[in-house]
Amino acid sequence: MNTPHRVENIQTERGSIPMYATGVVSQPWESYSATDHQVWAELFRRQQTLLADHACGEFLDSREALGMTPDAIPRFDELNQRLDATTGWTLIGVEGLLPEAVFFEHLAQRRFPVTWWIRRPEQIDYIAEPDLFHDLFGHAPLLMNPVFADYMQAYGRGGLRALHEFGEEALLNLTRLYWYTVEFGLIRDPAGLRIYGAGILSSKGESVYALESPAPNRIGFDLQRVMCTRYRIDSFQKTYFVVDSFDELFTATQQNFAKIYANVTGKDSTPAGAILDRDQVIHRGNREGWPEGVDV
Ligand code: HBI
Ligand code: FE
Repeated sequence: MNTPHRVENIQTERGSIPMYATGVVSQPWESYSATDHQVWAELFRRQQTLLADHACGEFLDSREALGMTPDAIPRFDELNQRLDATTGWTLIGVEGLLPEAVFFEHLAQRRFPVTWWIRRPEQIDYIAEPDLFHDLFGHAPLLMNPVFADYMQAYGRGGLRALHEFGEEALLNLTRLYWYTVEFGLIRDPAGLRIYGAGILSSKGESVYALESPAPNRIGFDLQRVMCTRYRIDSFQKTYFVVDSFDELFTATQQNFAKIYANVTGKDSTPAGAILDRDQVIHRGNREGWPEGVDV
């Protein structure tokens, strides 16, 4: 199978991030090997079992409606028929992580970039960057949920506005918002805390850790707090933020971000594992297993 076109690695406060060519590519479905389909099947079956009582109901219903199965890597154009008919979203193939500005532009147009290649068998338990399984299994289903679909587009539009009106620092604040909601968000469900973040949904280890480990903090979602909180891309989260509903997320994007940027720009950012006085603490983590003294 041809390999992705890695462009370069960018060193950031979050860790070393690979960046790829930004063009849209058609899904090379015929070139997937039997091993690729087996990796998809194993990851899908494992997460399907684990998430039955770990994922939020909206994700389970949406994944059902999207109609993906473990039998083979789904075809983007088949999923797009259902997605487009339901919320107007379209999956597009890309080489991998995109620069923020390119990513925001796609979201603002209801296009979700999906990495066309899937991880190798030896990476089945962990891969530091988004591959096809992360994007398709983790992100695509909730684009079938009308409120979440609106949130994702509002986020993309907000990102473009931030870029043009407020510059790089505002971008960092917005990237944290995406990280602590779309990637690693938890939601209150009548049965208890449940997962909606794609970074957790596509990870066996973090699906368990996020809900069951005593180590991390679990704190009520607060937009400004999240936009100021740092994170690393190469370890489980030290803090998870919990929303009551996707409406809460969408409403948060309808605020006047100019005021928020004015409040946060130039202020010290908050370490990933910190708890602040005004936090609505749901669980105070015991920091078990965290490297000593390192507070990102
Ligand atoms: N690129 N392909 C891809 N997928 C993502 O999820 C993604 C990205 N680039 C940037 C990014 N996410 C985050 O930094 C967002 O907060 C912008
Ligand atoms: Fe992602």
